[in-house]
Amino acid sequence: MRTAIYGGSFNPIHNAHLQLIRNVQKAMQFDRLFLIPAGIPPHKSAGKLAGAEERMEMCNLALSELSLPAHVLDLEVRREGKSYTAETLEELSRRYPDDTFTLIMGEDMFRTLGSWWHFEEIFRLAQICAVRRSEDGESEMKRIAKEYEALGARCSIVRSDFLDISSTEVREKVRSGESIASLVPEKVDEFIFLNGLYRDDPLYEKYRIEIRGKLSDARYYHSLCVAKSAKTLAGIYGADPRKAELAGILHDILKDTPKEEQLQFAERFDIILDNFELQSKTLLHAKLGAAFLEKELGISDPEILDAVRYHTTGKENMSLLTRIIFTADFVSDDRVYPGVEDMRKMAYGNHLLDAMLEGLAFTLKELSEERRVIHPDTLSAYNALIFEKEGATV
Ligand code: DGI
Ligand code: FE
Ligand code: FE
Repeated sequence: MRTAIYGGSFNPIHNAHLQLIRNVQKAMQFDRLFLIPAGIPPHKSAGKLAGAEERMEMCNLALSELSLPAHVLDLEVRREGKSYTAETLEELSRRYPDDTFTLIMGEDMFRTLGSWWHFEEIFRLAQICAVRRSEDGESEMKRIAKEYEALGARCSIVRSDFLDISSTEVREKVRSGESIASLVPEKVDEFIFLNGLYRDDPLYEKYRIEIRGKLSDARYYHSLCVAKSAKTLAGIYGADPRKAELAGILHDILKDTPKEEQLQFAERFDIILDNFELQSKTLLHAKLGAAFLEKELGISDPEILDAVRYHTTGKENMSLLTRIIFTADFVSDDRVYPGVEDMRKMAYGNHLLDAMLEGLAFTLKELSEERRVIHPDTLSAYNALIFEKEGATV
């Protein structure tokens, strides 16, 4: 079996890695690929870098996009301390005695190969396939290959168009809230988002873990999407993006808590519920969610508490942040309902008032068609916005 070996930190794996694999495969037609994430010493992996399991998982997700049989091996992440390629190749040769191995790598790694630990051993155990990234690098790479070959190496050089992506760039984009959709496979993007990787934001991380323990998978994903949408809307309308994001991630914190438990919580903290809230399945979580944030999580910011408190019904005089959470709840990426695209166009297209009215009209129609009670705050919100719109257009 001819097996290609590709190692790296893969923190995270990205499209340039995959492109390198595809180009090599086109030229060399291997039978299979082993992808080997490197062990990262604990002091280096602290903080905002993903752990070994997460890196492995992302590699697996990315490999599902390739056509050649590929496996992610954990032999380097399991090893204590720094991993040496020579050791890895020795272990693989023992484990798979009938395989011939080819180490694949980019141009930069190829240049440094002559100084790797026990490089003669590497040359003995594997062929080398280097991917050339620049047109002018060719003669230089051939010269290096000759040098290595004099030391026992068997080298081949494959040409490739080069995607200029680094894992550092991906991490920095995530940290600053930019999209990485064009840099990593879709499933990897989703994994990073769902697991809050590379954000370097302790408060967001704390709340993310808090809601993950309290919500179903779908509701958890919804909350992350509302946080993201709220942050974007805050940027558009001049609210505090940070507060919007935190209020968004927390807004449904009690949505999946059983009604009985919610009522006990209200009793314990002397929270008065009106008849609408007591009668409805869906109204409790907003008022009690805000109370929970205050009493149990120690959040005292009145704007965040207000935004969560009124995210379901709205109310007469809504602050900008409360409007944003109310709207983000309708237009977040996870939402699918007829008309959602129109609402997104309004919300992200500088028509917040219209988006809110659209949402309220939708809710009022749905509730009245199902002969459910309508909370006075919902009606007040609707009327106030109609007046506001008319006033603005007179
Ligand atoms: O928690 P989410 O599902 O993300 O969204 P939400 O908090 O806006 O809740 C939506 C539900 O709340 C939906 O089933 C309609 C219901 N709702 C909204 N306004 C009212 C209401 N239910 C009653 N009874 N009265 C209202 O005024
Ligand atoms: Fe809600
Ligand atoms: Fe919600």
